Amino acid sequence: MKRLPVLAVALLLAGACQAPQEENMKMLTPVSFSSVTINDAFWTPRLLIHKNVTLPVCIDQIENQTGRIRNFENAAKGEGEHSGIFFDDSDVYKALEGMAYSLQIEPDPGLEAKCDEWVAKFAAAQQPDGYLNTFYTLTGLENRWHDMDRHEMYCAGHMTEAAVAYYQATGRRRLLEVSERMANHMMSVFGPGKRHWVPGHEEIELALVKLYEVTGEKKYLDFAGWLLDERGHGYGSYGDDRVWPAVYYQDEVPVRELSRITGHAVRSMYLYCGMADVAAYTGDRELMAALDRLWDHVVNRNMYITGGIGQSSRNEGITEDYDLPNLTAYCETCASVGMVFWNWRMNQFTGDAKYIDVMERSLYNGALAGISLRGDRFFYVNPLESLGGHHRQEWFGCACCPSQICRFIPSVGNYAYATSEKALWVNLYMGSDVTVNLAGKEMKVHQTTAYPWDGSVALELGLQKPVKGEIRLRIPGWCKDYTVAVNGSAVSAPVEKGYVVLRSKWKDKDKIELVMTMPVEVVAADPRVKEDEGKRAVQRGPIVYCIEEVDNPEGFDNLALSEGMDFKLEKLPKRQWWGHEIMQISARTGEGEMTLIPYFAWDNREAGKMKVWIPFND
Ligand code: FUB
Ligand code: ZN
Repeated sequence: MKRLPVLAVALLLAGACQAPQEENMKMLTPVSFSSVTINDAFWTPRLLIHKNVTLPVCIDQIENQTGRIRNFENAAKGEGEHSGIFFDDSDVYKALEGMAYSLQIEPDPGLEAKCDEWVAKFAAAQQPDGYLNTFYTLTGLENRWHDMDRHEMYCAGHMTEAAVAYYQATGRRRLLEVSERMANHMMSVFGPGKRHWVPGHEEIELALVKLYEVTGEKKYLDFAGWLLDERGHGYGSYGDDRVWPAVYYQDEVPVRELSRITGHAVRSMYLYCGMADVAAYTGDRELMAALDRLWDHVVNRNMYITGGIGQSSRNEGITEDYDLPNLTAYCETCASVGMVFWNWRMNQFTGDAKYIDVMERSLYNGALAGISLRGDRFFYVNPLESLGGHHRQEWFGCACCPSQICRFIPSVGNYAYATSEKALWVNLYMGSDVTVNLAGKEMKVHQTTAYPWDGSVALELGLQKPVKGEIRLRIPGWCKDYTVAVNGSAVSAPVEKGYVVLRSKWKDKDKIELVMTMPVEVVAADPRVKEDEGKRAVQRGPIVYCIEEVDNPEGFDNLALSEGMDFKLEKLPKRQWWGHEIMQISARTGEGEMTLIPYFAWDNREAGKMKVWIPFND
């Protein structure tokens, strides 16, 4: 893929930005996807499909099939109806964020013009006092800031994230200025000595930290911290027809005291991201300790094997510990993407690979299942079993998941690399080129791999002058056996928090090879998960597999795994899978053979039943 004229954008940004005043205390700094050129058999087709199929689908839905963009036009005129749900503005902002990320990967004047057009519509819809929300503008501004579940700050947060992305892609500040005006409006109404407010759907907190990072205005960081501290004191008021208790909104205890995930899954994820982002600048240890406790509660008691969370459609969220039903699992696509966002942040604090293991699980399974291989259909709910009636759709009345995927896919390069003072951290394996700063020297890295289908990875370095430093390669939790070689010679290196640490004086053309054995694994669930008693799931590397009826038409309901099975791997022809490489597994059991495909690839062919957890005969 072509690159942006990065220097030009960098100069523009340098002229307009102030550095944040506070030091970011995270141990690792992620390398932005805009500096990572992906050239990879698994990810490149997805990026192309995103640009050529998913973005046009989202734009068409927003402009033509639904009233989302018209709401902004009407709000600008101050007349006409609001159509759709009260938080539909957020989908437009998330799609714009995806468009802006796409521009950072590859310039496209047509797409850029579309972004400018939308930004002009947002700006025109802003009220003189800075308020921007088409629902209240069109249904009665006198009702605004009344019901904390009405997502006004949620929409403002998504606008802010889009504004930062658009600014980074184009150097244009227009939407950033709109976002700042909205933020200033919110701070004129709420804050210390003013009104209390607990956003019913978190999102604004992490967005305010981004706004702080890009403008250098500490008041945004402070406001994010203040909003976090509003929770858990009984200030929340969620409408006259209030349905949910405070626990649904993560408003039952102060954030520093949290130790259990509760309520709505996506809201929880965005809250934890906001807590991590604020803690990164304030060094708040209590927030970090709470996040540690929450992580343990989420990952060890409430997470599916796919990295999805949220067991129930009732509250779009959490039920009881170890209650993990498969057929009725909610596992909203946004919640899996939220798991990626949050675990990425946790890794940056600690340099611990256990967070990337979870991030990778949610990424390759729960999140990727959210979009069809063709890029034009979406899952909102991602159950681990289907009786044949669950299918991706073109769009949804509540379209948070399509717009989430729209912004997530192009930024996937964010998750591959990070740096610290004297180390490069390789978190995800994907064919890519990146230039980083290692111990003060510019170092190019060229990564080649056929991951996630194969565990061999090669890194070749490009250096003007030798540099002393560390290269830390993540050894995924699933990997039991690996070898590392430098310039063809096997090395035995220490492993720290899940990373093999290679210390050397690196020079130009040095080559590092990591070979991870990637067997097919048959895994059992925690015995406390009653639903999975007597069942097993199949996993290979980071990929969770499932059986689909289309591959196993005979006796699907009676298929069972058993001890001592033989597994055969087969790469399927790309033309049958919309240009994607798919590794199929055939399992020969006592009774016959069954065919498994990656969970993310299910429901792309003939409709039918599906199962991740399969009965096991021992
Ligand atoms: O409420 C906004 C979004 O819509 C949530 O994150 C999703 O769960 C869906 O309810
Ligand atoms: Zn969603």
